[in-house]
Amino acid sequence: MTRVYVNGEFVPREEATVSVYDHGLLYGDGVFEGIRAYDGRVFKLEQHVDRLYDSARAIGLRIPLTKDEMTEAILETLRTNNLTDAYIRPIVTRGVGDLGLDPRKCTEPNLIIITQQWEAMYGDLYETGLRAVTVGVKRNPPEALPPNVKSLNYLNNILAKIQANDAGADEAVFLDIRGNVSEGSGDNIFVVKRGVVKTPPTINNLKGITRRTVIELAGRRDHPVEEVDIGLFDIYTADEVFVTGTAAEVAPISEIDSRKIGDGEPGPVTRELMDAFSELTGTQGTEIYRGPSP
Ligand code: PXG
Repeated sequence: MTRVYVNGEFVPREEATVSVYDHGLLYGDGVFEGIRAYDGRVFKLEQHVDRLYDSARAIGLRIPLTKDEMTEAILETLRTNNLTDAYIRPIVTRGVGDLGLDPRKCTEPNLIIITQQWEAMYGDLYETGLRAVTVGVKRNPPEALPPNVKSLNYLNNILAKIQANDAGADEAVFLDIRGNVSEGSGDNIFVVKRGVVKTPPTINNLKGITRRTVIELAGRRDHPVEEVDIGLFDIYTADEVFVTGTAAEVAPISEIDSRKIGDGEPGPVTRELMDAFSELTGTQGTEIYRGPSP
């Protein structure tokens, strides 16, 4: 039976609930993470826990556990569910309050950790590449809500996804309010042009942990990497485009706004990085089980 961690207890999934007065529900007031475990190891766990605490700090939310306690709670949830390969979703809400958005009414944050199996998000599309469209809705500007905060308010991203769905595309590409390329609805974006791997600086997108990993992998393989502003022209004329994320892993984009990217097939640098990423996730990470895995 699947169990969900709710404030220190492991509750059967059907009984894992929060109050309708939780400000996470009422206002999207809270933060979360998306983490993966591969073959008994949690990939980049420390970075994800750090980012969860950074997101919380940015919105003035105090998490009632130390980072070590959070790490242990995540591992224990995986052990309770006998998982070796999993998607892990820690969620911290502002907690139960009253109607009215004043967070001072919420005295106890709620911590939930969901773990379950979830294959890489784009199914068969890793072979063919994704069709993407740029969307009319802009990435929320850092002056309003920094895209670096992985908050429970994902409406900006959901609106982008709806536009992509309506256009029959697999993913949305956000521009920021200046017209620069920002990221996908749930992944960071990269272009490859004449052998140079480029991705926008993280002022207008999430500081993706897969993004950082792929930058390191590209560097180690002697591909020059640049964190620079990218425009529409750069994505339309790129040799290769791909997106990165914990849910998406490394996924090729074969078409944007009806323009074929390169020759319309996943390119060589993208393939190399997909393989390198998969090798890394299979060999690196925090061990869930001290003894043999279940
Ligand atoms: N940008 C956004 C907006 C994201 O939400 C990423 C980039 C990639 O970051 P990481 O650190 O994962 O490389 C994300 C990732 C989910 C879910 O349901 C979470 C994300 C994306 C899609 C689904 O948990 N976050």
